[in-house]
Parts: sequence; structure tokens; C-alpha cells
Amino acid sequence: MKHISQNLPLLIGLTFITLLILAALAIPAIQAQQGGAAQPPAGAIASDPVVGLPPDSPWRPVAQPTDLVEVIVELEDPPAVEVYAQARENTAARAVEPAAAAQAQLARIEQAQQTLVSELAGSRIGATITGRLQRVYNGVALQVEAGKLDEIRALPGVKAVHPDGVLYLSANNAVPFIGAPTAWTTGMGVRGEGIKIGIIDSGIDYLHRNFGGPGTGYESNDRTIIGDAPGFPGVKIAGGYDFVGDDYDAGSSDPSKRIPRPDPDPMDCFGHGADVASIAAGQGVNSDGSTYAGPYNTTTPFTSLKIGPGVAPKATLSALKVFGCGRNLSDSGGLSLSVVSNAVEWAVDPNADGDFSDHLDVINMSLQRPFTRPEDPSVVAINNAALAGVIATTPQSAIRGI
Ligand SMILES: [Ca+2]
Ligand SMILES: [Ca+2]
Ligand SMILES: [Ca+2]
Repeated sequence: MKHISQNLPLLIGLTFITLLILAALAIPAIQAQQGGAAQPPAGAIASDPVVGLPPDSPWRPVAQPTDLVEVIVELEDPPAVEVYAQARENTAARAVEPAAAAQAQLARIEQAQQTLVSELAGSRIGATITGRLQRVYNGVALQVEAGKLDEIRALPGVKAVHPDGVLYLSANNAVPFIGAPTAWTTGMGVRGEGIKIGIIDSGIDYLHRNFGGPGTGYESNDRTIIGDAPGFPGVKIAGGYDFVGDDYDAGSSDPSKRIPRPDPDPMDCFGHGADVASIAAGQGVNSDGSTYAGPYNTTTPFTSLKIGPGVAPKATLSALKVFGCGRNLSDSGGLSLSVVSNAVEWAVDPNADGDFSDHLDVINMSLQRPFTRPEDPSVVAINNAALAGVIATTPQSAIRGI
């Protein structure tokens, strides 16, 4: 109880901020759903590489044995966060500290995955490994010829083989202001202090003044390396990662584009993630283009600001980039369930040391998917992230699909 009471103000603040962000982001998502935006972009249906969709799906593709498909191979052992949560619940015994229990489970999983990966990537099956999940899901993501799937299912230690389905960006721009000053002053006085929000989206423009950046240098920034431009990692955009690289597109007919090529720089290349981040925690921009420095209360000069502050202007952000740069500005391309699961995995353990005490508080995903199944790895991953204390906010249409 001592632990809970010490953290009560943060917990209340967190819940409050989460509800506000959810309210802000749900409005356009519901509109998009009513407008039929749950359809994938034109041209993507015929090339959707998903296998194993429901039999009544109008998008069920006909995969030839030599067609390359993307799947997630689930292993038998539970993911590390389940073991972590069990150890934490067992406070009386405390035989093993939660972090130590999680690290031991990660070591077990790593060993089993290495054995499996050597089979999968060997000459008999010839798969290309595209990702590995250990914290919120125990699985290996890969691209392989469709004709090899039965062989994979028969390998020792394999629990199931899931299609690594495609998600799309939720239409989610021009969000109306939702009355944050009321929240700042009449709620708990909450402005996001001490709260860490992850934006799972197209990246964040950390050079933008709305996030305390210099407002210049976008063109000269190399989007595959960090250290060549200011602002990342920085005070406002405290962390993040590019899980896919700019050329990635899970909905492409070109199999090579469906393979993520990560890099450390999560710079946004078409603005959606920066918009979502702005709504959640932008600092605001003055009429002269400089960063608004506060205060965040009823005196905040909204009418004269170029960009108003977000719901939680004092929160820190992590830029979890899961989209490539798309075929054009209005079409972001797609991402796979394994990629979004990888981002959730990062949110649970940002420094990847197996101790989940540094987890983010909130993750936002403005994503959608036409079909959902409870066993979809991303559904399992998001549910498991809650065991470590990570709250997921998604627009209503996306909840069905992730
Ligand atoms: Ca860079
Ligand atoms: Ca990048
Ligand atoms: Ca950690």
C-alpha cells in the first residue's frame, strides 16, 4: 500500500492525461471509420501479403508456394513480462526480484529462439528473419516462401504460426482543441509532469519548435544516424527508434520493401506522428515562431499562439517510428503486426536491460486494421504491456484492429 500511496498523484495524473489524449484522438478516428477509411489504400489489396485471413475475407490472397509471405512464429515459453508480473505479485515471498525473474526468462527465450532461428534461416527453410520479440510476446518474425509454412509448424518448440498482417495509418489530422486549460486548472493541475508518452507512428520532427527544437536543419539531417542534428535524444523527445527505415512498406508488392531496415533516427518524414505528438504533448509555438515557454493555465494566450500547446505539454515523448515514407504524402504504406509489437516491446523496456522499471507510461497508436483476431501477436503484445504498467491509447477504429 505504501508503494501505491506514494505514486497516487502520478497515477491519477496519468489516468487523467490518458483519457484526454484518448478523447482528442478518438474524435477523428470515429469520423474516419464512418467515412469508410477502414479500407486499406487503393492498390494495396491485391498485393496484401497477409495469409490466413478469415475465409469470408474478400481480401484473402492466393499465395503460390514460392510467394514470399511474412509470418510470426510463436514459441512455447511465456514472454518475459508475464514472469515479471508474477514475481511482482508474489511480494510476500520475494524469492526472486521481478527484474531478475524477467532477465532469467529473457535468457531462456533467447536460447530457444537462437536454436529456432538457426533452423529457420538454414538452407532447408531459407527464411529471412525480420524481427524478434521476447518481452511482450515470444516470437520470431520472418519472411519465407509460403510452401515452407507446414515445415515451420512442425519444428520443435513452435507453438503456432501467425500471419504477420498489415496495419495502416488512421486518418487523424486537424484534431480540434479539446479544452486542455480546463484540465490544467480544474482537474488535478496536471500538465504531464513526470509522464512518459510513446508515439507509435511515423516518427516525430524533433527539430520543430513545438518540441523545443531549433526550427531549422530538416533538409541537412541524415535520417539514418543520430548525433548529426540537435534535439534527439533531447529534453522533450527523450528517446525513440526507427523500427523500419524510410523505404519500408508492409503493403508493397515488392517483398524487399516488406522487410524492416531499422536505424536509430526516428525523424518523421510526412508529419502524421508529429501531429499526434503535438496533440499529446506539444509545447506550443509563439506567433514569431519561437517555442512557447508557458505558463499552461487560463492565461495561456491561445488566440495569439501560432500552435497551441498539447494536452500534456510537460510530458516527455518517445518517437517510435513504425512507418516508412510511403508511396506519396497521402499514403503512408503499411506496417506489420510484428513491427508494432516491436515498438510495444521497446516501450516496456526502453534501455533493453530486462528490467521493466523504466517503462513508458502511455503509448499512443493511431493505427487501424480491417480484421482482428484475439490471437494476433499485436493484440497479445499490447495486453501484455499492461502487465508492466504501460497504458495503450488507440482510436476506436484501431482498437478493433490491433
Ligand atoms: Ca540524424
Ligand atoms: Ca530513420
Ligand atoms: Ca529497462
